[in-house]
Amino acid sequence: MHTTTIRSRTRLRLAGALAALLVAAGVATGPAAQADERHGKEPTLADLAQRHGRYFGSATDNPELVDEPYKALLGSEFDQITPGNGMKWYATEPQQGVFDFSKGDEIVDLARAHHQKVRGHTLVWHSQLPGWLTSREWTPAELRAVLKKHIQTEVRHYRGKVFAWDVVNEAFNEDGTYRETIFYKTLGPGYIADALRWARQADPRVKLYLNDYNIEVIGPKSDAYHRLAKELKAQGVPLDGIGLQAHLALQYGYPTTLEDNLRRFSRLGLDTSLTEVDIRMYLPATEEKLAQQADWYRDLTEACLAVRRCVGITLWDYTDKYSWIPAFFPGEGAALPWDEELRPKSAYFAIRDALR
Ligand code: 9MR
Repeated sequence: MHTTTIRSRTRLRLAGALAALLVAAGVATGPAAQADERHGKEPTLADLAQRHGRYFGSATDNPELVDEPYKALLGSEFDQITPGNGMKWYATEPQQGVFDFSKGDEIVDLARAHHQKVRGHTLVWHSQLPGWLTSREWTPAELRAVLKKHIQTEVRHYRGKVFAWDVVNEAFNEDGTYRETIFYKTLGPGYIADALRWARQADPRVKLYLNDYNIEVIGPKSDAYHRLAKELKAQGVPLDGIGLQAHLALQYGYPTTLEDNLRRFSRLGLDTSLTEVDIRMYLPATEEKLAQQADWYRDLTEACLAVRRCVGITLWDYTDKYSWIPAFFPGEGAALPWDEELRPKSAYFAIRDALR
């Protein structure tokens, strides 16, 4: 009896050690992984992320949806989609009071067909605004009414179809002062709280986010969000999360304070997510740069997994074929985990490692 117990304990310990070895070797061991592997099918990034209670997503854009091989990977590898442009103001309210949700709807329908969730992007932003809005002066009362109507019409339209909204996008400058947008200049900083409240009225359940770039590190810009989020929470303004875009570039160094930064937002009772991830480099992409990029993708995935309220990661599209980088940063590119021929790069395998 006694020896049997010892033997079964030893056996358990051996089994545990074997499992640890398999995990260390990057071999998945959970029941879903075992079932997948029995059927000769590799788990997807989404499968792997789900085991941690996270999603793994990609942005996409309407013009790309004619590319069938692209669409196949988009539909199979990810469990979350963000429309890159289709839900922005210029697309959804091209004339004042005339709404057009066809582009966003196309992406929501595609996501639904693949059981993917959708992040709504974005309601209030200084960029990609329709001409009718930017080409004239507004009194505060007029602009408030325009903003409220835009937010509430769009949020109502996508109620139950998106799980989160980037309500206000890119509200701060690098030094942590408010960006002087049409909304700030006309309405003052209170436009952010108003936007959140109006969005909440239109959908009581959707997660409401503020979203920005260059807030991965602890510094003046992320401090501004931390301060604002704390104030909004104290005032009872509905805010659920902070989106860190994470448009990184090898030449600027890895944001080593990312994990601590995610954690300090968690401590305010907020979700966080990495919402627009890409890691660009100067071209040509060498083996060395691609290896460094892979390390960074691994590190940022691990940072999110290490912080309980970091709910998921979204690539700003998944392939270099449709990246925004070359058009905006001439001479730079190769920023995503799949190359222009839709072949997975080292970065893809590094993300898998991190998720295993
Ligand atoms: O990916 C978007 C690209 O197709 C647009 O041309 C560009 C216009 O500014 O916006 C891109 O997406 C941006 C996102 O909406 C907000 N954060 C920065 C992204 C890259 O510019």
